[in-house]
Amino acid sequence: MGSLDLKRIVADAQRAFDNAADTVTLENEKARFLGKTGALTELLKSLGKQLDPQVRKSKGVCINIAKLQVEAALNRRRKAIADALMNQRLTSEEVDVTLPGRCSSVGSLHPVMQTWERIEQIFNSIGFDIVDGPEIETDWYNFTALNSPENHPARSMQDTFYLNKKDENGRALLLRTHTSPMQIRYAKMTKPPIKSIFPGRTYRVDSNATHSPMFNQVEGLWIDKNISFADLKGVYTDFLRKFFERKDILVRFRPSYFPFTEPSAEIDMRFECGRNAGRWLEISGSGQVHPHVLRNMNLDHQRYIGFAFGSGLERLTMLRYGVDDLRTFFESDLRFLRQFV
Ligand code: 2U9
Repeated sequence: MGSLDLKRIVADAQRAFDNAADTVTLENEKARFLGKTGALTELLKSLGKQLDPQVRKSKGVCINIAKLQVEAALNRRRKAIADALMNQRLTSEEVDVTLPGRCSSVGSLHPVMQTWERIEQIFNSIGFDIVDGPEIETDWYNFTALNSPENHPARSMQDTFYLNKKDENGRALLLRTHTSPMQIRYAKMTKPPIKSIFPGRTYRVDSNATHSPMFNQVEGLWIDKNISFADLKGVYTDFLRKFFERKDILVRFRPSYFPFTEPSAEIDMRFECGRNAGRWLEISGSGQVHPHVLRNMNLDHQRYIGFAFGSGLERLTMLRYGVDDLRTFFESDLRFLRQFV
Protein backbone atom coordinates (compact mmCIF):
# COMPACT_ATOMS: atom_id res chain seq x y z
CA MET A 1 0.00 0.00 0.00
CA GLY A 2 1.49 3.37 -1.01
CA SER A 3 0.54 6.98 -0.47
CA LEU A 4 -1.04 6.97 -3.93
CA ASP A 5 -3.50 4.26 -2.83
CA LEU A 6 -4.47 6.33 0.20
CA LYS A 7 -4.95 9.45 -1.91
CA ARG A 8 -7.16 7.45 -4.25
CA ILE A 9 -9.26 6.11 -1.34
CA VAL A 10 -9.71 9.63 0.05
CA ALA A 11 -10.64 10.95 -3.40
CA ASP A 12 -13.10 8.04 -3.98
CA ALA A 13 -14.69 8.64 -0.58
CA GLN A 14 -14.98 12.36 -1.26
CA ARG A 15 -16.66 11.72 -4.63
CA ALA A 16 -18.99 9.05 -3.21
CA PHE A 17 -20.06 11.34 -0.36
CA ASP A 18 -20.60 14.31 -2.65
CA ASN A 19 -22.79 12.18 -4.92
CA ALA A 20 -24.93 10.93 -2.01
CA ALA A 21 -28.19 12.85 -2.28
CA ASP A 22 -29.65 11.84 1.09
CA THR A 23 -28.58 10.66 4.55
CA VAL A 24 -29.32 6.95 3.96
CA THR A 25 -27.11 6.82 0.83
CA LEU A 26 -24.40 8.82 2.62
CA GLU A 27 -24.32 6.45 5.64
CA ASN A 28 -24.12 3.46 3.27
CA GLU A 29 -21.18 5.07 1.50
CA LYS A 30 -19.51 5.73 4.88
CA ALA A 31 -19.63 1.97 5.58
CA ARG A 32 -17.67 1.35 2.35
CA PHE A 33 -14.70 3.34 3.67
CA LEU A 34 -14.92 3.46 7.47
CA GLY A 35 -17.13 0.47 8.34
CA LYS A 36 -15.89 -2.84 9.87
CA THR A 37 -14.95 -4.10 6.41
CA GLY A 38 -14.39 -0.66 4.88
CA ALA A 39 -11.32 0.13 2.75
CA LEU A 40 -9.44 2.07 5.46
CA THR A 41 -10.31 -0.39 8.24
CA GLU A 42 -9.03 -3.24 6.06
CA LEU A 43 -5.78 -1.32 5.51
CA LEU A 44 -5.30 -0.78 9.23
CA LYS A 45 -5.97 -4.48 9.84
CA SER A 46 -3.33 -5.35 7.22
CA LEU A 47 -0.52 -3.74 9.25
CA GLY A 48 0.72 -7.11 10.50
CA LYS A 49 3.17 -7.66 13.39
CA GLN A 50 5.72 -8.93 10.90
CA LEU A 51 6.25 -5.39 9.59
CA ASP A 52 9.16 -3.37 10.78
CA PRO A 53 7.86 -1.32 13.77
CA GLN A 54 9.11 1.93 12.23
CA VAL A 55 7.40 1.20 8.87
CA ARG A 56 4.28 -0.01 10.69
CA LYS A 57 4.13 3.22 12.67
CA SER A 58 4.61 5.53 9.69
CA LYS A 59 2.05 3.59 7.61
CA GLY A 60 -0.37 3.68 10.53
CA VAL A 61 0.05 7.48 10.76
CA CYS A 62 -0.64 7.83 7.01
CA ILE A 63 -3.75 5.64 7.19
CA ASN A 64 -5.06 7.56 10.19
CA ILE A 65 -4.48 10.90 8.39
CA ALA A 66 -6.41 9.51 5.42
CA LYS A 67 -9.15 8.31 7.84
CA LEU A 68 -9.38 11.81 9.34
CA GLN A 69 -9.71 13.30 5.84
CA VAL A 70 -12.49 10.83 4.94
CA GLU A 71 -14.31 11.56 8.24
CA ALA A 72 -14.00 15.31 7.59
CA ALA A 73 -15.46 14.84 4.08
CA LEU A 74 -18.28 12.75 5.56
CA ASN A 75 -19.12 15.39 8.16
CA ARG A 76 -19.05 18.17 5.56
CA ARG A 77 -21.52 16.21 3.43
CA ARG A 78 -23.70 15.37 6.46
CA LYS A 79 -23.89 19.07 7.28
CA ALA A 80 -24.61 20.01 3.64
CA ILE A 81 -27.51 17.49 3.44
CA ALA A 82 -28.92 18.65 6.82
CA ASP A 83 -28.66 22.33 5.73
CA ALA A 84 -30.41 21.59 2.43
CA LEU A 85 -33.22 19.76 4.27
CA MET A 86 -33.63 22.65 6.69
CA ASN A 87 -33.75 25.20 3.85
CA GLN A 88 -36.33 23.10 2.05
CA ARG A 89 -38.50 23.04 5.20
CA LEU A 90 -38.01 26.75 5.79
CA THR A 91 -39.27 27.55 2.29
CA SER A 92 -42.14 25.05 2.21
CA GLU A 93 -43.35 25.86 5.72
CA GLU A 94 -42.79 29.56 5.31
CA VAL A 95 -45.20 31.86 7.16
CA ASP A 96 -45.71 35.20 5.48
CA VAL A 97 -46.13 37.45 8.48
CA THR A 98 -46.94 40.37 6.19
CA LEU A 99 -50.20 38.75 4.90
CA PRO A 100 -53.36 40.51 6.06
CA GLY A 101 -55.31 38.60 8.74
CA ARG A 102 -58.42 36.62 7.87
CA CYS A 103 -61.31 38.85 8.86
CA SER A 104 -64.87 37.60 9.21
CA SER A 105 -67.21 39.77 7.15
CA VAL A 106 -70.15 41.41 8.86
CA GLY A 107 -73.51 40.75 7.22
CA SER A 108 -76.21 43.33 6.64
CA LEU A 109 -79.98 43.44 6.39
CA HIS A 110 -81.56 42.41 3.10
CA PRO A 111 -82.87 45.49 1.22
CA VAL A 112 -86.48 44.31 1.61
CA MET A 113 -85.93 43.86 5.35
CA GLN A 114 -84.45 47.37 5.46
CA THR A 115 -87.70 48.58 3.88
CA TRP A 116 -89.67 46.56 6.44
CA GLU A 117 -87.81 48.19 9.36
CA ARG A 118 -88.09 51.63 7.80
CA ILE A 119 -91.87 51.26 7.37
CA GLU A 120 -92.30 50.09 10.96
CA GLN A 121 -90.26 53.04 12.19
CA ILE A 122 -92.19 55.62 10.12
CA PHE A 123 -95.68 54.32 10.96
CA ASN A 124 -94.73 53.89 14.58
CA SER A 125 -93.66 57.54 14.70
CA ILE A 126 -97.16 58.58 13.57
CA GLY A 127 -99.00 56.48 16.12
CA PHE A 128 -99.46 53.07 14.43
CA ASP A 129 -98.90 49.79 16.31
CA ILE A 130 -97.14 46.88 14.61
CA VAL A 131 -98.96 43.54 14.59
CA ASP A 132 -97.71 40.12 13.50
CA GLY A 133 -99.74 37.02 12.61
CA PRO A 134 -99.69 33.41 11.33
CA GLU A 135 -98.64 32.58 7.76
CA ILE A 136 -100.86 29.47 7.65
CA GLU A 137 -104.47 30.55 7.66
CA THR A 138 -107.93 29.12 7.34
CA ASP A 139 -110.00 29.69 4.25
CA TRP A 140 -112.47 31.66 6.40
CA TYR A 141 -109.98 34.27 7.67
CA ASN A 142 -108.15 34.61 4.35
CA PHE A 143 -111.21 34.83 2.06
CA THR A 144 -114.69 34.47 3.55
CA ALA A 145 -114.29 37.05 6.33
CA LEU A 146 -112.82 39.45 3.77
CA ASN A 147 -115.93 39.28 1.60
CA SER A 148 -114.30 37.28 -1.20
CA PRO A 149 -117.05 35.42 -3.04
CA GLU A 150 -116.95 31.61 -3.32
CA ASN A 151 -116.22 31.81 -7.04
CA HIS A 152 -113.47 34.44 -6.80
CA PRO A 153 -110.42 33.38 -8.91
CA ALA A 154 -108.04 34.12 -5.97
CA ARG A 155 -109.58 31.13 -4.18
CA SER A 156 -108.57 28.69 -6.93
CA MET A 157 -105.66 26.23 -6.66
CA GLN A 158 -103.93 28.15 -9.49
CA ASP A 159 -103.74 31.30 -7.37
CA THR A 160 -103.42 30.07 -3.78
CA PHE A 161 -101.18 27.49 -2.10
CA TYR A 162 -103.42 25.06 -0.18
CA LEU A 163 -102.07 22.65 2.44
CA ASN A 164 -102.91 18.95 2.15
CA LYS A 165 -103.96 19.00 5.77
CA LYS A 166 -107.14 20.57 7.27
CA ASP A 167 -107.44 22.25 10.69
CA GLU A 168 -109.01 20.54 13.76
CA ASN A 169 -112.49 21.65 12.57
CA GLY A 170 -111.98 20.21 9.10
CA ARG A 171 -111.51 23.65 7.48
CA ALA A 172 -109.15 24.15 4.51
CA LEU A 173 -105.72 25.50 5.39
CA LEU A 174 -103.64 27.68 3.08
CA LEU A 175 -100.63 30.00 2.96
CA ARG A 176 -102.08 33.47 3.49
CA THR A 177 -102.35 35.45 0.25
CA HIS A 178 -102.32 38.78 2.11
CA THR A 179 -101.86 39.93 5.72
CA SER A 180 -105.54 40.96 5.89
CA PRO A 181 -106.67 37.83 7.83
CA MET A 182 -104.59 39.01 10.78
CA GLN A 183 -106.53 42.24 10.75
CA ILE A 184 -109.77 40.31 11.24
CA ARG A 185 -108.18 38.36 14.11
CA TYR A 186 -106.78 41.54 15.67
CA ALA A 187 -110.01 43.55 15.39
CA LYS A 188 -111.91 40.66 17.01
CA MET A 189 -109.70 40.88 20.07
CA THR A 190 -109.13 44.66 20.28
CA LYS A 191 -111.61 47.44 20.96
CA PRO A 192 -111.37 50.41 18.53
CA PRO A 193 -109.79 52.80 17.93
CA ILE A 194 -107.39 50.59 15.99
CA LYS A 195 -104.43 52.15 14.25
CA SER A 196 -102.04 49.40 13.22
CA ILE A 197 -99.85 48.10 10.45
CA PHE A 198 -99.44 44.40 9.60
CA PRO A 199 -96.18 43.62 7.80
CA GLY A 200 -95.45 40.03 6.80
CA ARG A 201 -94.73 37.29 4.30
CA THR A 202 -97.52 36.35 1.92
CA TYR A 203 -97.85 33.67 -0.77
CA ARG A 204 -99.44 33.46 -4.21
CA VAL A 205 -99.01 31.09 -7.18
CA ASP A 206 -97.24 33.68 -9.32
CA SER A 207 -93.70 34.02 -10.68
CA ASN A 208 -92.25 36.58 -13.09
CA ALA A 209 -90.19 39.82 -13.15
CA THR A 210 -92.74 41.63 -10.97
CA HIS A 211 -94.30 38.72 -9.01
CA SER A 212 -92.78 36.11 -6.71
CA PRO A 213 -94.51 33.09 -5.05
CA MET A 214 -93.47 34.58 -1.70
CA PHE A 215 -93.53 38.31 -1.25
CA ASN A 216 -93.80 40.75 1.61
CA GLN A 217 -96.67 43.06 2.28
CA VAL A 218 -97.56 45.75 4.69
CA GLU A 219 -101.21 46.46 5.26
CA GLY A 220 -102.63 49.19 7.45
CA LEU A 221 -105.91 49.38 9.30
CA TRP A 222 -107.38 52.45 10.94
CA ILE A 223 -110.75 52.06 12.64
CA ASP A 224 -112.35 54.88 14.60
CA LYS A 225 -115.57 56.88 14.87
CA ASN A 226 -114.82 60.15 13.11
CA ILE A 227 -112.22 59.61 10.45
CA SER A 228 -112.40 60.02 6.70
CA PHE A 229 -110.57 59.29 3.45
CA ALA A 230 -108.79 62.63 4.00
CA ASP A 231 -107.12 61.17 7.13
CA LEU A 232 -105.99 58.12 5.18
CA LYS A 233 -104.67 60.32 2.37
CA GLY A 234 -102.81 62.55 4.87
CA VAL A 235 -101.20 59.60 6.66
CA TYR A 236 -100.23 57.78 3.48
CA THR A 237 -98.82 60.90 1.78
CA ASP A 238 -96.78 61.63 4.91
CA PHE A 239 -95.53 58.03 4.90
CA LEU A 240 -94.48 58.19 1.21
CA ARG A 241 -92.62 61.48 1.68
CA LYS A 242 -90.76 60.05 4.69
CA PHE A 243 -90.10 56.68 3.04
CA PHE A 244 -88.67 58.14 -0.19
CA GLU A 245 -87.09 61.06 1.70
CA ARG A 246 -88.64 63.51 -0.79
CA LYS A 247 -91.01 66.40 -0.39
CA ASP A 248 -91.91 66.62 -4.09
CA ILE A 249 -94.32 63.64 -4.03
CA LEU A 250 -97.88 64.07 -5.27
CA VAL A 251 -100.48 61.45 -4.35
CA ARG A 252 -103.77 60.62 -6.04
CA PHE A 253 -106.54 58.14 -5.22
CA ARG A 254 -107.93 56.38 -8.31
CA PRO A 255 -111.24 54.50 -8.05
CA SER A 256 -110.80 50.72 -8.04
CA TYR A 257 -112.36 47.53 -6.72
CA PHE A 258 -111.45 45.12 -3.90
CA PRO A 259 -113.96 42.73 -2.30
CA PHE A 260 -112.97 43.86 1.22
CA THR A 261 -113.30 47.64 0.74
CA GLU A 262 -116.08 49.89 -0.56
CA PRO A 263 -115.30 52.37 -1.99
CA SER A 264 -111.85 51.22 -3.07
CA ALA A 265 -108.96 53.17 -4.56
CA GLU A 266 -105.53 52.61 -6.03
CA ILE A 267 -102.96 54.98 -4.58
CA ASP A 268 -100.68 56.49 -7.22
CA MET A 269 -97.70 58.73 -6.55
CA ARG A 270 -95.69 61.08 -8.74
CA PHE A 271 -92.29 62.63 -8.24
CA GLU A 272 -92.02 66.20 -9.47
CA CYS A 273 -88.34 65.89 -10.34
CA GLY A 274 -85.60 63.31 -11.02
CA ARG A 275 -85.98 59.75 -12.35
CA ASN A 276 -89.66 58.90 -13.06
CA ALA A 277 -90.61 62.62 -12.82
CA GLY A 278 -94.11 63.37 -14.08
CA ARG A 279 -95.19 59.69 -14.30
CA TRP A 280 -97.93 58.35 -12.04
CA LEU A 281 -96.70 55.17 -10.35
CA GLU A 282 -99.11 52.70 -8.75
CA ILE A 283 -97.88 52.18 -5.22
CA SER A 284 -100.72 50.77 -3.05
CA GLY A 285 -104.33 49.76 -2.84
CA SER A 286 -106.72 51.20 -0.28
CA GLY A 287 -110.32 51.71 0.66
CA GLN A 288 -113.03 52.03 3.27
CA VAL A 289 -113.53 48.70 5.05
CA HIS A 290 -116.63 46.97 3.64
CA PRO A 291 -119.61 46.75 6.08
CA HIS A 292 -119.59 42.92 5.69
CA VAL A 293 -115.94 42.86 6.79
CA LEU A 294 -116.67 45.13 9.78
CA ARG A 295 -119.45 42.71 10.73
CA ASN A 296 -116.98 39.79 10.54
CA MET A 297 -114.80 41.75 12.97
CA ASN A 298 -117.80 41.96 15.34
CA LEU A 299 -117.97 45.73 14.79
CA ASP A 300 -121.07 47.84 14.20
CA HIS A 301 -120.66 49.59 10.82
CA GLN A 302 -123.16 52.29 11.92
CA ARG A 303 -120.78 53.35 14.73
CA TYR A 304 -117.36 52.67 13.26
CA ILE A 305 -115.64 53.52 10.04
CA GLY A 306 -112.46 51.80 8.89
CA PHE A 307 -109.79 52.59 6.33
CA ALA A 308 -107.24 50.13 5.02
CA PHE A 309 -104.32 50.11 2.66
CA GLY A 310 -101.93 47.49 1.34
CA SER A 311 -98.51 47.79 -0.27
CA GLY A 312 -95.88 45.32 -1.50
CA LEU A 313 -92.53 45.72 0.29
CA GLU A 314 -90.61 44.52 -2.79
CA ARG A 315 -92.37 47.12 -4.96
CA LEU A 316 -91.60 49.91 -2.47
CA THR A 317 -87.95 48.75 -2.36
CA MET A 318 -87.72 48.58 -6.17
CA LEU A 319 -89.02 52.12 -6.52
CA ARG A 320 -86.78 53.48 -3.75
CA TYR A 321 -83.59 52.02 -5.23
CA GLY A 322 -84.48 51.83 -8.94
CA VAL A 323 -84.40 48.00 -9.12
CA ASP A 324 -86.11 46.65 -12.28
CA ASP A 325 -86.43 42.94 -11.61
CA LEU A 326 -88.02 41.68 -8.39
CA ARG A 327 -86.31 38.28 -8.77
CA THR A 328 -82.92 39.82 -7.85
CA PHE A 329 -84.19 40.10 -4.27
CA PHE A 330 -84.46 36.32 -4.02
CA GLU A 331 -81.26 35.21 -5.80
CA SER A 332 -78.87 35.85 -2.86
CA ASP A 333 -76.25 37.29 -5.23
CA LEU A 334 -73.80 39.13 -2.96
CA ARG A 335 -72.75 41.49 -5.77
CA PHE A 336 -76.36 42.77 -5.77
CA LEU A 337 -76.94 42.64 -2.03
CA ARG A 338 -73.66 44.43 -1.10
CA GLN A 339 -74.98 47.57 -2.81
CA PHE A 340 -77.47 47.97 0.04
CA VAL A 341 -75.00 47.73 2.94
C1 2U9 B 1 -109.26 44.37 6.22
C2 2U9 B 1 -109.98 45.22 5.45
C3 2U9 B 1 -109.41 45.77 4.35
C4 2U9 B 1 -106.27 45.97 2.64
C5 2U9 B 1 -106.05 46.44 1.29
C6 2U9 B 1 -105.23 46.59 -0.74
C7 2U9 B 1 -106.24 47.46 -0.84
C8 2U9 B 1 -104.30 46.28 -1.85
C9 2U9 B 1 -102.38 45.08 -2.56
C10 2U9 B 1 -101.27 46.05 -2.74
C11 2U9 B 1 -100.13 45.39 -3.38
C12 2U9 B 1 -101.75 43.80 -2.17
O1 2U9 B 1 -99.22 43.50 -2.02
S1 2U9 B 1 -100.20 43.77 -2.94
O2 2U9 B 1 -100.32 42.97 -4.08
N1 2U9 B 1 -103.32 45.47 -1.57
O3 2U9 B 1 -104.46 46.75 -2.95
N2 2U9 B 1 -105.12 45.99 0.46
S2 2U9 B 1 -107.02 47.55 0.62
O4 2U9 B 1 -107.59 46.04 2.90
C13 2U9 B 1 -108.13 45.48 4.00
C14 2U9 B 1 -107.41 44.63 4.76
C15 2U9 B 1 -107.99 44.07 5.89
C16 2U9 B 1 -109.85 43.74 7.43
